[in-house]
Amino acid sequence: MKKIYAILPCYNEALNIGDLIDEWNNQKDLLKESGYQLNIVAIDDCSRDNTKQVISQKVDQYENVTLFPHEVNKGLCGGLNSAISYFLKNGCADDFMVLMDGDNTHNPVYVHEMLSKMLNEKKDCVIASRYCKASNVVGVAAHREFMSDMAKYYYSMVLRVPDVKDYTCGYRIYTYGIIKKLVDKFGTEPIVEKSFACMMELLYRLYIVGAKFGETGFELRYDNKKGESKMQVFTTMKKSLTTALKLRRLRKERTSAKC
Ligand SMILES: Nc1nc2c(ncn2[C@@H]2O[C@H](COP(=O)(O)OP(=O)(O)O)[C@@H](O)[C@H]2O)c(=O)[nH]1
Ligand SMILES: [Mg+2]
Repeated sequence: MKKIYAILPCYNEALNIGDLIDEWNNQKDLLKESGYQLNIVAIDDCSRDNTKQVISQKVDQYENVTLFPHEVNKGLCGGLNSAISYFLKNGCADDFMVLMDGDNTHNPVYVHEMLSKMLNEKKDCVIASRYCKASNVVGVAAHREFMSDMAKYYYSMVLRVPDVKDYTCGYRIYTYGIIKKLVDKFGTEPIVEKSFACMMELLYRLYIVGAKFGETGFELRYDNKKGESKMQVFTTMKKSLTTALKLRRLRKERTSAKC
């Protein structure tokens, strides 16, 4: 049976990750009806709270949950690189990887629509976007929403990836094939940006290796999040500006790859 790997990067998510794993398993039967076996992998990035223990309880409770522990804190980019290598090692050509925040603000219920779009429109990556007609955002502070909107305009101007409006949302589904192309071109640790701009870096590197993107609307439930955001707002803003300009230089490689 084909598989879906839901891979969840976590740092200090003890209050959120248990509920999120339960939500994923609520989708298990429906995914099975569509021909997919669900595997859940929670990456604990050496959290200082008891995230690791909460995940371990879920490993005991469900047979489809795996704990991927980091011995040292590697940041979100380290979490993404671990997700990529886990998926390539354990998955096969027809499998999919879903990445999302571990803070229980992204509901797995949207995976079915994302998967349909992926298959029907032959996309390599579908983004759960805050900028579709059907999208809604609940519980995000005004300054954070303003920052996301600015990022959207800036990236759209500088990076111009077709069919992408939401460059920063972590909730996305990827094909095995496109992740393999990413690693073939950029190596086994393709993501280098340490700030949260690494989500945009992943997207743009996929574009360079030829990815076709799509977006579906979803409701971001920031009000479900227990505990603080780990985003360092000013560092992320600064790094977003400079990282996008650096990455844009890769565009030539996409063009020359086509020739
Ligand atoms: N692996 C890893 N993940 C992190 C780290 N810091 C945050 N994250 C994860 O990155 C995601 C985004 O962080 P979050 O606090 O949700 O940011 P926000 O949604 O923008 O407020 C969540 O899944 C976090 O658990 C880190 O140091 N390492
Ligand atoms: Mg989040």
